Amino acid sequence: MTKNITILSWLNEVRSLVKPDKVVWIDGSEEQIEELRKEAVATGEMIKLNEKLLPDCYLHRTKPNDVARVEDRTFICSRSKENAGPTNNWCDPKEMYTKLYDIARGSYKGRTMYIIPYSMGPIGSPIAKAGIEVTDSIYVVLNMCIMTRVGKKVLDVLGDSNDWVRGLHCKCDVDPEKRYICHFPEDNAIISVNSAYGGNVLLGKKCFALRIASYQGWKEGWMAEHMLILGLENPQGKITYVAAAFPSACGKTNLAMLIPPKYLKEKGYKVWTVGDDIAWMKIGPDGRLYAINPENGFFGVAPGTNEKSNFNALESTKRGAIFTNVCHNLENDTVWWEGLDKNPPTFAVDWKGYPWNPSMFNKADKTTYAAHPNSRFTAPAKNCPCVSSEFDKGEGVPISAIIFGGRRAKCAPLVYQSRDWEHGVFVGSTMASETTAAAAGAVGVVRRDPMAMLPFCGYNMGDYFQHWLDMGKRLGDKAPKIFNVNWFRTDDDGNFIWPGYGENARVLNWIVDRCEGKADAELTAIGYIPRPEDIDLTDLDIDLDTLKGLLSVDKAVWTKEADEIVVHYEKFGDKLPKELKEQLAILKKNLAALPD
Ligand code: OXD
Ligand code: MN
Repeated sequence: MTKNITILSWLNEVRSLVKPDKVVWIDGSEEQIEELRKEAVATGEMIKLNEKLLPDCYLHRTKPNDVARVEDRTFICSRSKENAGPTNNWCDPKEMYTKLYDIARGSYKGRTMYIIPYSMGPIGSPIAKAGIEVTDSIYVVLNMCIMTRVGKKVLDVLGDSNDWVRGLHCKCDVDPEKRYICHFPEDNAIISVNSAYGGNVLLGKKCFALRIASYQGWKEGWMAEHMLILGLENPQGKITYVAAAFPSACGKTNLAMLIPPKYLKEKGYKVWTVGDDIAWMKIGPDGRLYAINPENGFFGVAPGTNEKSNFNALESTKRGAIFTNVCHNLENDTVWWEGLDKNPPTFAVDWKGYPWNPSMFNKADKTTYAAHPNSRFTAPAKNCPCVSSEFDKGEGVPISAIIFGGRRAKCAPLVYQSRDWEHGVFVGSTMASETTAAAAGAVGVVRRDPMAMLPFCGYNMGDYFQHWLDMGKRLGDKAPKIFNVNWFRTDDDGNFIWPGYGENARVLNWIVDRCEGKADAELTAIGYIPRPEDIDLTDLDIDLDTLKGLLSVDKAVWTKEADEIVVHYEKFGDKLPKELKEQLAILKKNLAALPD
């Protein structure tokens, strides 16, 4: 498929290490994909679902010990420990290569070595990059064929260039004790062993498009971010693009595919989805920041996805999708998960492969759930009813606003705008979310997750903050405006005050209006906040006083927040840019000046 010496010599090395019985190049053709699906069904690796109700859809179950990303076994193996920084696990690359080669050696015996040439981003886009993943898993091949652009064309565009990411995945025995997800940023390389779960083994996604690409972006002057990208169309047909970063469990996929409430829909507002998880952003010829979604599909969390919470995501899963660790509804050979609807199947198999019926379900005990809480759908982006017409265009979309957010019960207001880019970087670098009852452990614990990149930044996070500041300097007055949102403020009884979901379009409208200089705001201690009358509440059961409460800044809560930021920042030592220290000092000064 290629004459590229750098690829062929790497593949030779890999082949003599893992010793496969057979080698297969993946060309991405429908015929080859269909062959592999048949093979996976024959071996029991996948189950074919009802062809009428879910055409070309399959179900897969991972081992119960292999259901999520493993942050404690994820390493950034840069040559110096300082380059991995205080937020990553680090190991000396020589030591790690030795350990991984020992695990990988001979591990493809009796198996096939699949070679997947793939592009992150539309093939040929000036923002896209290529990778080769070698894997011994058909499940990985079929997921990569949905999540990325695969095939010979990628190699043709790459030519004899050495700018491609080497990815080796070895399923081995899926032994959690020997599971490692390792990144070698200086070598453009990823090695993942003893897992078969998506986030650990679809190497184009978190491993390449965030960890390796963030490092590349730092070196090459662009940005790889954990952000959705959406276009908000107004009644005049003008589309404004925003990118938004949220930690997991904050509704990123829902916001990316939002359907505005009836009132705004009838006026002509509409959301177009460019991406739901990752944005690669480069400065374009006109000096603005342009973003592409490097992925070609959605790897979404299934539980909680339903017609109301995310109609567009659910539609996306109805053809050519792979479901992982959901419940198999044997009544009609389809799938089900908690939160899909109120009709759980009475004749079903749970995600572990055991018979299941609703009488076994106990809400307080997750082990009784039919679908794993982190069960997933892998769905082609082209299925999404609101996919942007820009999705496949390589130039990317110009970003007018960057939005940060998290889950905060009392702290951040519904929305605020940073004073400028530097202040916006401060807001992103101090981003946090509170743990919910949905995760194990204490509820309400604040976890700092700068720019939602804590598990994904492939280099020292202090340098990453500096890179953000440097990008702002290059962008100058063409820089996107930076905002923060919080859909999760609660009342004294712990109930959410803001209705969220489609109603978030009202907040997006204020953000877009601010970008165009069309909306008012009040400058407060933490940044610009809308006046309550600036957010359109038509047809919504919320009065101005409640909205005022949602937009309020509590001196005591924010003073505690500033103290916690001091502790958060200490981790970065000398690498913390002085601009961010100054921003913290400004916040403290502004808060001190507020009346008690
Ligand atoms: C994801 C995540 O799976 O951020 O997208 O965890
Ligand atoms: Mn994500």
